[in-house]
Amino acid sequence: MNRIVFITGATSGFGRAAARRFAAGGWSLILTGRRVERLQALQEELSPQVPVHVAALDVRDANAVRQVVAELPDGFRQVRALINNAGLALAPQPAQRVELDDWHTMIDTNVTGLVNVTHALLPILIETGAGASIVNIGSVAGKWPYPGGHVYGATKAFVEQFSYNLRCDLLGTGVRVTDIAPGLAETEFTLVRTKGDQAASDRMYQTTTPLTAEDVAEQMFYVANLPDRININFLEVMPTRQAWSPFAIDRD
Ligand code: NDP
Ligand code: 8X3
Repeated sequence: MNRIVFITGATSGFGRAAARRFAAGGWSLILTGRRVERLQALQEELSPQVPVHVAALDVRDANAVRQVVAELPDGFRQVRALINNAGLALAPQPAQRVELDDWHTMIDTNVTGLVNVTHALLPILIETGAGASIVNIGSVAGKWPYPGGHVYGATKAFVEQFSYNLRCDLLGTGVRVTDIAPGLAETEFTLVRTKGDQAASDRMYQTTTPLTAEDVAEQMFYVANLPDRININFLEVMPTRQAWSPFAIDRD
C-alpha cells in the first residue's frame, strides 16, 4: 500500500522531524512550508529513501493551498495522513502590550491556515477512507491559561474544538481526527515567538529537559499508523519536568 503523508510546516521543528520519521516508516512525503531552500534540502536528504514531493506554501493563502493540492503529481494524490502542523506563537508579553498585527498573524496561520489546508484535503482523505488521518497540532496552551498566552492559546483551543467537531461530521467516512497537544518542546518556536532572540530561546530550554521535535514526530507517526478502528481524539504530552502552578492572586 502506498501511504502518503502531507505535512505543513515541514521546514523546521516538529514538521521536519515528522518528515524524517514518516520516511523511516516508508511513507511517501508531501512537504510544505515557506522556506523553499529548506524544503529542497529535506528532499535531497530523504528522496533516496522514499518518494518526496515539495511545494512552497503559505497556509494563510487559501488559493495557494487549493492550487498545491490540485497540482499534486501522480503518485502523491491519494493522501492518507494530513499533519496540520504549521503554526506559531508571537508576542509573549501581556495582551495589553501586544501589536494587533501579531494577533492577526497567529489567527491567520494557526486557525485560518489550518482550516484552509483541511478544507482542501478533505475530499481526498474521504476518498482514501478507512485508515486516513488528520493530525492537528494543538498545544497545552489551548487548554491551560498562562500569562502571555492570550491569542496563541485561543488559536490552539480552536484547534481542539475543531478537531472534535470534525470527528462528528466525518463519522462513517473512516477518516480519523486527532489533536496532539504538546507542552514545552525545543524547536525554533521560541526564536520565532521572541522575533529572533536566541538568548531568550536558549534560556527557555537550557536548564530543563523539554520534549524534542523527534518525541512529537513519534507521536504523530504512532497516531497515523494505528489500526483503522482506533481514533485517539486528544493527546496531551508534557515533558516530565513541566507541570502547573498555583493560582496567581493579586494582593495589596
Ligand atoms: P518551528 O518554528 O520550529 O516550526 C514551525 C513551522 O511552521 C515551520 O516549518 C514554518 O515554516 C511553519 N510555518 C509558520 N508559519 C507558516 C505559514 N504561514 N505557512 C506555512 N508554514 C508556516 O516550531 P514548532 O515545530 O515547535 O511548531 C510546530 C507546531 O507545533 C506549531 O503549530 C506550534 O504552535 C506547535 N507547538 C509547538 C510547541 C513547542 O513548544 N515547540 C508546543 C506545542 C505546540 P516556514 O517558516 O518555512 O513557512
Ligand atoms: C507551545 C507550548 O507551553 O509555550 O505551544 O504554550 S507553550
